[in-house]
Amino acid sequence: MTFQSQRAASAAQPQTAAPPTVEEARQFTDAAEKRLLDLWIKSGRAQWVQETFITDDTEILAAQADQNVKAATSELAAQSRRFEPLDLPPDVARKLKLIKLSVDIPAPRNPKESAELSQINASLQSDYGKGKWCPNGAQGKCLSLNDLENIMATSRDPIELQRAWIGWHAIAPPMRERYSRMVELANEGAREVGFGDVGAMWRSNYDMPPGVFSAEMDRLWEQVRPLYVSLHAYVRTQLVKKYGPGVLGTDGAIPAHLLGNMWAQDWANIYPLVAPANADPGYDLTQILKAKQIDPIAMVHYGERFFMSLGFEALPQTFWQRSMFVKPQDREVVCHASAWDIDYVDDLRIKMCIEQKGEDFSTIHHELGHNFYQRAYDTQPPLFRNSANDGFHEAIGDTIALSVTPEYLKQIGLLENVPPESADIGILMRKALEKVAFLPFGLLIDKWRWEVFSGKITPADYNKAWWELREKYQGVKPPVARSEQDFDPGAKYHVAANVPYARYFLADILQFQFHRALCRESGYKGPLHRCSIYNNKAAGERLDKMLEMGQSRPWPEALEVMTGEKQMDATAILDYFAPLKKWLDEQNAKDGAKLDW
Ligand code: X8Z
Ligand code: ZN
Repeated sequence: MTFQSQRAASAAQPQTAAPPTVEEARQFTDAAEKRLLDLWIKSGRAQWVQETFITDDTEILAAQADQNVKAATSELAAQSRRFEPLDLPPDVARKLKLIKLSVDIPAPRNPKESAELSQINASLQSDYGKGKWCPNGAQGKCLSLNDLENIMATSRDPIELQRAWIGWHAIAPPMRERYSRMVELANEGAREVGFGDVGAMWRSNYDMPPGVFSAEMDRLWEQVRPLYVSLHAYVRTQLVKKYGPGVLGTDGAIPAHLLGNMWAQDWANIYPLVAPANADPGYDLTQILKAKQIDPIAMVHYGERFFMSLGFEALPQTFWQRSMFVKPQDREVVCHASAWDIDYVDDLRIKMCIEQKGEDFSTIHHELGHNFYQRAYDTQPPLFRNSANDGFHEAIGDTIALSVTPEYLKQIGLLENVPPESADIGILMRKALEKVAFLPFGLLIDKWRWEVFSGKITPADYNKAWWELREKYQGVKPPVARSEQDFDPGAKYHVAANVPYARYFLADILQFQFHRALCRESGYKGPLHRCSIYNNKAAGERLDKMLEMGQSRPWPEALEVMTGEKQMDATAILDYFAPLKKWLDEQNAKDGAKLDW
């Protein structure tokens, strides 16, 4: 449909004065999802091209397609309000609600403002994708984010780490003004469809009142906080041993450049600095991938085969033809990993800049989790082709990656010998650096954005408020003094690209709950961290039962189908790490480590 005929079609919508009927509401949602599906597909194609070939032209094409989606969605959301007084069947009522929530950044009805918003969003996303640091000026050699992340992961020189950190964060100040304008415009769009602001809209996507959802996030955080505090204290002690109190300071917070990751969100890369004595697992996946010359595409095949071992069908041929697996040398791309379902049926793809390292092996499983979920719900009506809540989408691939145990690696021929039980603390430590360290980061990104959208944090305090939250929740501090000349949130992909983030916090908790349920289903009885559901068809079936529901029912029902439980619950992650928690507490007591900061 062209843009012209779309307008004609919407103008022809009946605007009768007679009270609407349930039948009309159903016809309305049927037509709405048909129209949206068509626009989603067009926009998906434009966005794919933009992200895999950033130019001024692809940026404009993507922005236009995005504007078409947003304009149609706002129009449909406004029209749907006349059905609100009706007592509707649950699926129709759910679809009406989901129309409003189907875009993350709602556009105002005013076409000029809506175009401006789409343009800002496409340009922020491009700026992030093109971001690099040129230590010797633009004429010299420049470092991409991948290059800089590798420095953060492997360098142990605090000066070099600090320089890489500062270099990357310099991409963001130019985004600041556009970001605050985006906040104004998107808030206007949110208000027009009945939400107080964009944050309130995001919090409304969880089948519970928004205030109850925020309280859920805090409840889950309180459950896991003691585990995080123990890990933080232990890691800090080891870092003081390595770098000295001069580098760490005495206030208890850890400088953000010392944790092996640009955002201090995943600390697995500093495992060698904090490894428990006498509990070394004796292998490192990065080394194995290199030694066995397993290239990026072969790495993806390992992931696919895991899903197939559970009973899922192989990925389509087009997946292998159309995905972007490695960073192209001849053009700018958005390297941040993502999974796509271009036609909402079978045109599945991933977009990654895969390198031969263990971290990317996990990310591949993460992305494939999205693809297998997408395919499982492909017969649902278009508005239900999504995960139960957005945390579920992020959790599936990670759940599978929890089954990448030494035992599994041995089974698939990547490891000769399974380490003895005495190495469990080492294995758990490596996992905790990835999963436990992430928890407060996953929580705080949207704590910041919720307050930015509500106006509680104003542009004059963007950076200050950011670092207050990072210190409060993560116990990290900036490597150098920061000011409002900086815009450090913009140096994180999901802020620049406007992707909600609470989903990753939920996923971090849910994946352990899923893992526990699937291990139980497979008949496994031992400690959770040694369980792998590889090859287990019963677990696969149980998983598929939930996946194929898509977003057709409130998420607690989907959760119950898979786990028998109706609440998100952090006891699974606590069970998983229980042996490590005990060990950390002993170490901290021995070292007289200061807990908290
Ligand atoms: O963005 C992602 C995925 C794509 S949905 C690679 N993740 C978050 C991040 O990188 O910040 C996965 C973990 C958290
Ligand atoms: Zn994801």
